[in-house]
Amino acid sequence: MAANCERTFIAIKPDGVQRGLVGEIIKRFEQKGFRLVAMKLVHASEDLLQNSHYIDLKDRPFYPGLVKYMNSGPVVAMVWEGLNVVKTGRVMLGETNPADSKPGTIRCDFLQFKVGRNIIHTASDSVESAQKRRSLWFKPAELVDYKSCAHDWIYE
Ligand code: IDP
Ligand code: MG
Repeated sequence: MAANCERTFIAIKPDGVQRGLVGEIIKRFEQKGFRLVAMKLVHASEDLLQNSHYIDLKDRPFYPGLVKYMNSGPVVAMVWEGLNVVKTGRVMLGETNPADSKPGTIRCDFLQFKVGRNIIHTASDSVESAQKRRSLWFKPAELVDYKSCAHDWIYE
């Protein structure tokens, strides 16, 4: 796959949706020049959250609270594409703990300090984990292929 076709999974968590930050967050990814490949508003099931999405965190003390938080309302699940989008998406989000996030990042600009309410998710450690996470939320047919008219202006 071409480097500028890298894809990542991003989700705006229930607090981000309830606080009306969906447009602001999408705007940042659009302005950066990433291409929106898929998006849906979904109330994630406990089964998806517990047994798939957050399975790696199941032994952590905050796991039950995390599942409850993510299941407390709708989330906006998205797939974004572009050069280094996995790593850059992580930088745009900021640190897990909003208090450690730098100005200009989503978790710094829209949050005070609570790690348990950090408005946005990314599967950020690798392209492979992003792909694995994406396939839990989207069927292949839901990923939309089109060429952005800005593509050649962004990538030369
Ligand atoms: P990340 O979302 O920045 O990748 P992870 O360590 O993968 O962070 O943790 C997943 C999610 O679990 C975090 O986004 C946050 O919602 C929650 N979480 C992580 N650490 C804590 C904690 O110490 N207390 C409460 N929730 C936490
Ligand atoms: Mg993580």
